Amino acid sequence: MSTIQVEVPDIGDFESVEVIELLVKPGDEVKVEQSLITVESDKASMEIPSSAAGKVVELRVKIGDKVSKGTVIVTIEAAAAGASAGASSALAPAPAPAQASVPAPAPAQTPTPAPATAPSAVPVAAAPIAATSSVAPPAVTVAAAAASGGAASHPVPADMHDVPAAEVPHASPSVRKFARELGVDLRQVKGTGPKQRITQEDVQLFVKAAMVAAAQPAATAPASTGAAGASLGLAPWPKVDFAKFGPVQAQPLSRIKKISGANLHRNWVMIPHVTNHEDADITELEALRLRLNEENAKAGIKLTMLAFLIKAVVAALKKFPEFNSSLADDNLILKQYYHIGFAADTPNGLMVPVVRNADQKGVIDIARETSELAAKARDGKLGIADMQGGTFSISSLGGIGGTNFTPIINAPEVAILGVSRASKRPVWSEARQAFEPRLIMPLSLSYDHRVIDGAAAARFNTFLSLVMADFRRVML
Ligand code: CAO
Repeated sequence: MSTIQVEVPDIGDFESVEVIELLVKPGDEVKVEQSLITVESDKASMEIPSSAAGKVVELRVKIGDKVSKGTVIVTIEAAAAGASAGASSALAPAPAPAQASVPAPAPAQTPTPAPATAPSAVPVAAAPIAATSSVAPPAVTVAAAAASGGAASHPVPADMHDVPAAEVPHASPSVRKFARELGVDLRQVKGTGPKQRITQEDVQLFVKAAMVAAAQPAATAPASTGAAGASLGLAPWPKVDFAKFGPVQAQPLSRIKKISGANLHRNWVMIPHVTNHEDADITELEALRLRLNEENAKAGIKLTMLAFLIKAVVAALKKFPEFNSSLADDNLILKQYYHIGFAADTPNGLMVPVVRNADQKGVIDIARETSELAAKARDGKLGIADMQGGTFSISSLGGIGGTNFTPIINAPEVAILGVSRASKRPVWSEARQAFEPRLIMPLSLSYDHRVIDGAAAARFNTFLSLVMADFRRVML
């Protein structure tokens, strides 16, 4: 059995950083890449992971100690041969900056497997850590170092100079990752650790309090978030005796309103929404629709703009697959089926029936299906299966009015298209050097900015508007 001294790897210019957390104790079995300690400079914190697997024999540092490259942090009794990763890895220690306003997912990085077993009592630099911050670290390239004590080319650290120091909540990268997965804004959490550091338990308690508050019956915690708001550190919801100012009538929310309200609220709060607006010239498409409706009048078929939109959206989803996806943990699940939901306004509230496999259906079939589903929705006859499995939603207010709006994404989908009323507008024609009356339909695409970049959204919406302007493109 050999022992290994795990050292602090190259952490760049950061000499003498303070140990603020011990993540293992003597007797613990540790795996390669498991975090051993957290260190903190005045700008960032990072976890130092183990380069070897085995049992912790001795912790060589304590909280408050200052460590630099080469400081031995733990002695490990090595597990079976091949367990040590040595200093070999493609990753670097990652800083834990404040929550970015536009979080970018950390790039997927895979540690290089261990080349050899570390020999007895040979100092080995700790394996660098995978990025866990809300801001992707700069890419780093490292040469693998053999764990046999040979000259090691240590990892180049991520640049911590760029990390904003102001108002950075103190929390280790793993706590930040944990909070990010739960959608918790760490600035709202009170830290109970040393120097007000936020621990995993603080995050758990915060979520628990929010859940309890959100689960209060409507009478004590109105849907308007009285108690939940308080647990998020917001000002309490105003309590007003409206009857003091004039006659009122209390009308209980319908069951559908309560359910859809809770879902809309969650989606609005947890998804970073951005909406891209675009105009589609549907002059020719509307003429075609009216012509087809005349031709099919006897058969009782009515083609709606919604049916054309569903078909056009499928073409756009095929071209831009990330819009047909869902976030699951750190993965993007790209769906290879096209189930399109559409918002239906019913006397009891909003419902979203789903047209399944819209890619395999023609516009006439889609029109028939949407009209049947909308009728079922209005009659309160939609089954659960009619509303499940959607991959993208459309909310069309075109039959009602409005010029633009910002629809709320229907989680776990990552985008939704809002359609407003088409109107005749003067559009400049370069060919004719004159203004022409054209029928213009506004398209408002809300997207989850964790998954979709603004440029991709603009491309999607532009493509969609081109398809609506010339529907032949749907075949391409
Ligand atoms: N611009 C101009 N006119 C439009 C239009 C548009 N974008 N979309 C539809 N219209 C017209 C239709 O042509 C139709 O006119 P005709 O009867 O003369 O042909 C009329 O508006 C009514 O259309 P419709 O609403 O019956 O049909 P649809 O397929 O467009 O919509 C449905 C069906 C279920 C989407 C709709 O009934 C509905 O419920 N819309 C509300 C959705 C909603 O509430 N969204 C908000 C969700 S977020 O709170």
